[in-house]
Amino acid sequence: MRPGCTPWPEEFAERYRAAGYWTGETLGAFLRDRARRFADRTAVVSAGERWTYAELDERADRLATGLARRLDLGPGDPVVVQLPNTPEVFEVVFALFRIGALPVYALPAHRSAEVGHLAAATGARALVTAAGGGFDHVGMALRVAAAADGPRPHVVDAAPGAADAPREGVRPLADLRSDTVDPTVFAAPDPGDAAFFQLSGGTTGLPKLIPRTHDDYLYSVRASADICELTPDTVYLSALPVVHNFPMSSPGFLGVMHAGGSVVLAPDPSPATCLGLIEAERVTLASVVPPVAMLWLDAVDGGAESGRDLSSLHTLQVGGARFAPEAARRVAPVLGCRLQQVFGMAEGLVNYTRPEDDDATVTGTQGRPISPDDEIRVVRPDGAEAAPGEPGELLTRGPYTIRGYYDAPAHNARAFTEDGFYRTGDVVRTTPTGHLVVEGRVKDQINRGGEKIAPDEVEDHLLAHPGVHDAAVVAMPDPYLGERACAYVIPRDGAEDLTRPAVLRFLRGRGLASYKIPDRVEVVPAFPATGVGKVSRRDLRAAIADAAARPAGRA
Ligand code: OOB
Repeated sequence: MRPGCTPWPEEFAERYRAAGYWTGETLGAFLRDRARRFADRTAVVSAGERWTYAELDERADRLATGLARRLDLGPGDPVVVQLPNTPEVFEVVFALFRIGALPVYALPAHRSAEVGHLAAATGARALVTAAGGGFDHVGMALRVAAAADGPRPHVVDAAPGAADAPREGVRPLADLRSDTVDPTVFAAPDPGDAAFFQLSGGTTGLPKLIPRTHDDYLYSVRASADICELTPDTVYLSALPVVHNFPMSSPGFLGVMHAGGSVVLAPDPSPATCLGLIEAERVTLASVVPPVAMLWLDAVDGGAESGRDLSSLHTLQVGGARFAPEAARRVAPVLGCRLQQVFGMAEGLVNYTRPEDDDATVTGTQGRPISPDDEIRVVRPDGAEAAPGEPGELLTRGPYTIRGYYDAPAHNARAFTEDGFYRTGDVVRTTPTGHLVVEGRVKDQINRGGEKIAPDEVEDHLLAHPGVHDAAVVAMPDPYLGERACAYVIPRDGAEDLTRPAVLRFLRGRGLASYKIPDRVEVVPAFPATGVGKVSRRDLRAAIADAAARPAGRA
């Protein structure tokens, strides 16, 4: 395995192979096989474009050839991929898989702080992004590349018009598509090795990198496709950025491709865009985060989209954050489809409610694990096993849950138990049927409608402001997003100009993803303290929950 990755102990690896979970298939071979079986079926639909499986496969081959020949990319090379929901995202990632290079997935919302970290932490050899969308991702990639310690990574612009207006130091993707295919550039990576990196939501400091292997990931993909009963007739709408774990593999576009179905990419999650696509493309399955589900429900339930024909939609998947049971109960009557709750994490474990579950289970639980070999422990704060039905922290290990973050031994020692269980930081209880109900969390993280914020990452940026003496970022309840972030700051003596707008401007200037910019800033003279003199986050949370209940403007 790549240095910095933590392998599964051999006895587990053997067991997972013997059980048929780890089959030795690689992501590059995966598409080749689907292209043979489903050649003329539609693989991808996006912004008026339609690619069959054979076309996607050929595009991946041609781009793989160009990436290898013209950029000298090859086995083991990390490449940051920050692309919106356009078909090029598939062309790029499958081309990378073919040459054995490793996509490092960045969300479109990530800014230089995150992308720079991803590039530096992996030693990325290229950054693939796309112009357009209201933010200069290409300019940001150029700045990140210029700041790289080692050899300067290539910057590739995948936007369709990139070749028409060439930019200094940028390779348009179109220039990298070779006319001919050179099979000698194709690699045969070890299926037990890392195939790509995902970013963790993070609880402390900089976001951690999650290495997923071909074996482990494709197992979760195949099993998810089975659980979700996907077929070649499945038409899947991804309303979220497809490089997130949920729309990638739960069952996501990979699950749909496993089954030979079609993937429809929504450019944005709005009801007008997505419900229009569901109607026009006869979408059968869609996945969203809770705030988006609520928007769709309101738009259909007497709102602007009430006239849509959504009769093709069979299942709406909701996950990423807590979906209130009241909202969950509206899905079937309002949208006329089944609800499936998905409780997953980029580190591995994914839980689904099942098609055969009764309504109370579907609306009231977050599902049960994919695999019979997903080991679940629910523990009390002292580490003792909780009684059945008693809430506790969820620990897990299994055939597709990582054994360690990339190159993070100190953090791994805390995030995993000695015997390899991942400490999820989620508080759950189990039902007699083995379903999990998410009750809360013990990890210091803010879940802003599915987008995760590590408070101390933002605090570190705040503390870099010369006028900030101390900072604490806490969650405040929000009826729409579930939670938003509030930053409490104590100004340094004499820093009278430490105003809310100044703090927000400063954070934006630090290149932080927009969802991490606090929704509210409170400038205070001191923090409440706990008995031992630590900052009492609980008191801060209570204070802001109280204040949020009263009308107040965003800073
Ligand atoms: C998904 O992945 P991540 O890595 O962005 O976030 C994982 C965390 C979980 O540990 C949990 O705290 C929270 O997000 N979460 C949920 C949830 N689904 C995720 N909390 C309550 N209810 C749910 N249904 O978010 C993710 C990955 C794959 C599939 C689905 C979601």
